[in-house]
Parts: sequence; C-alpha cells; structure tokens
Amino acid sequence: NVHTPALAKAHRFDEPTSVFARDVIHDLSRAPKRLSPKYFYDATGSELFEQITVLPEYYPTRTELSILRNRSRAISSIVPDGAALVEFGAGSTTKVRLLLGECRLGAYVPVDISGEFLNAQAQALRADYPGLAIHPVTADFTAAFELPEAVRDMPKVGFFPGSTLGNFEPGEACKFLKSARTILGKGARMVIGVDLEKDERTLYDAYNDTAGVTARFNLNVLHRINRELGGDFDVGAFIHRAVYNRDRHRIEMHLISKKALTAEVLGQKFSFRPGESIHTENSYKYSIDRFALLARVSGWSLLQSWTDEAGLFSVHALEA
Ligand code: AVI
Repeated sequence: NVHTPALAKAHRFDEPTSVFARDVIHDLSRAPKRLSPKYFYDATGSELFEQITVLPEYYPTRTELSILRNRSRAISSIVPDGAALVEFGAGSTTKVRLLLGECRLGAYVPVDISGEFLNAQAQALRADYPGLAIHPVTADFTAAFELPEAVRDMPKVGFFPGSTLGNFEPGEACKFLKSARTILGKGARMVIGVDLEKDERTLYDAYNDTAGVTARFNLNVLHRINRELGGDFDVGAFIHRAVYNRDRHRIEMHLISKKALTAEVLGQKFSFRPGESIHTENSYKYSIDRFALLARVSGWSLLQSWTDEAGLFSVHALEA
C-alpha cells in the first residue's frame, strides 16, 4: 500500500511490486512523462496542502467552508433523520462538523486510506459529539468497499467535499460516482463539493501563490521519490508550472526541467531535455451544467446546487 510509511522508513528496494515504485517507473517511462497527484500526500505533502488551503490566493477551501456554513440548514435538509453519513476521503472533520449540528444522524462513517489519522479524527469527534455513532472504515475510497454492518439498514448519504473530484480525469470521476452509488445503494443521496470554472486570473493565481507553497507542494513529489525510492532527482533543477487549459477546463500542474539531466530511480535512468515536463496534476473546473451531466451519466440526478455569491465554488445534492 502506497500510504504505508514502512516503505519510506525501511527503504526496501526489494519491493518491485510496491504500487508507488511501479507507478513512478511506469509514468516516468511515458512520453510525455507524468506522475499521479495521489503521490503528493506523504506527511510533508499533506502538511503543505494544509498550508495551501489557507493561502490568500487559494479560494476553494474557504469558499466551500462558507457555503457549508451559510447553507448548512438547506444542505442538511437532504439528509434524512437516522441516516448514515459516509464521508469519502475523510481528511479532517472540519467540514462535517458544519453539518452535524443540523442533522440527526444515525451514524457517521468516515472512510480513508490512512487508518491512523482516521482513528485520531474519530476520537476527537467522539469527544465533541458523545451521542454520535462513528464507524471509521480504513479503505481506498476510489475502489469498492463494504459499509459497516451497523449502518446496513440506515438511509445513506455520501459526503465528498474539497473538490477532490476535480483531480480525477472525467472517466475516473464517472467511475467514482458510479462506485459511490453502488456502495451507498438504492435511494442514496450525496453532498459533493465541486470547484467552478471562472476567470483565468483567479484560477492562475490560486495555483501560483506568491509565497511559493504550491511550488513546494508540487516539487515535494520528487523529494518523496528520492526519499522513498532512493531516487537521485536534482530537485533544484526543476521548476513548478501551473497553467489553465481552457479547452479542457483544467488547471495543469507540471514540473519543468531547467536543463538536460538524468535521474535514476530504482536502477532505471530517466533523461530530461531542457524544458521537458512531468505532468503532475489536473484540477478540473466544472460549470453547474457540465457537473449535472457528469452526475447524470454516472447514475445520479441533481437535486440542488448551492454556490457562494461570487460563483467561485459549488456544493451539490445528488440522488441515486
Ligand atoms: C485536493 N485538490 C482539490 C487540490 C486542487 O485544487 O486541485 C490540490 C491542489 N493542487 C494544487 N493546489 C491544490
């Protein structure tokens, strides 16, 4: 499992099947080169992402929080009494806490690949909401997983804030929404946060902050390869580039090699031309209509959408 710190700690290069190693070798062997954005989030990357969420230029987190806060009653009204709220990729409990006051939940089911973090968060939530049944599930939420037996007969509501859906390719986003529908079952509902398409300047600035945190976040994936896979990337020879691709409705993040160089990872050599890119992330931006279409082809219908006044971000209620 790629999130298992054991790989990082032990530097076990004898694990050719480790998913991280396999993906890195495979993705750097492609033309053009790429790396999956899921590998941003080791301990350092997760900390850098936390810093991104409070940057003045990075509007998504604070805007989504404002929508959840200002519309908590309306949003919670789609959650039936006694429902199990299943949060996909429950990082921190900040967002769900905004809804808990307004819902009479049967249970809260946070699902995350990192069991340790999940259990710590659940513990803190239990202290603040002693009456709430919390059933954490350690699983990769993008794949099929079983809901706990205790919530089997409860109505289900999925919760997927953070616009993480935007980091999925459209096909993957559809696959995830279909899989969520299967996991949650017939008649389920879902509350999902989605970043909206907007003027290019705002988008550009959000991924090119003046403090350089996003650059460090992007470059950290090379440090991670060096740390965990014994790579020898000259990280200082790469620069962060984030551009908006209007035709494809997405911010693209790249790491650009400033010069001709070679990096070795697990005995494999990768050569870079000056200016060559590793494509590290896409962050898709939706219009309400394009999101409604994606939801529809994925087996959901759009019940309602909420946005902030400036129309920067959206929160949607879906029904299976
Ligand atoms: C987690 N995800 C929604 C962020 C985004 O905006 O796509 C990741 C991120 N990448 C650069 N800055 C933030």
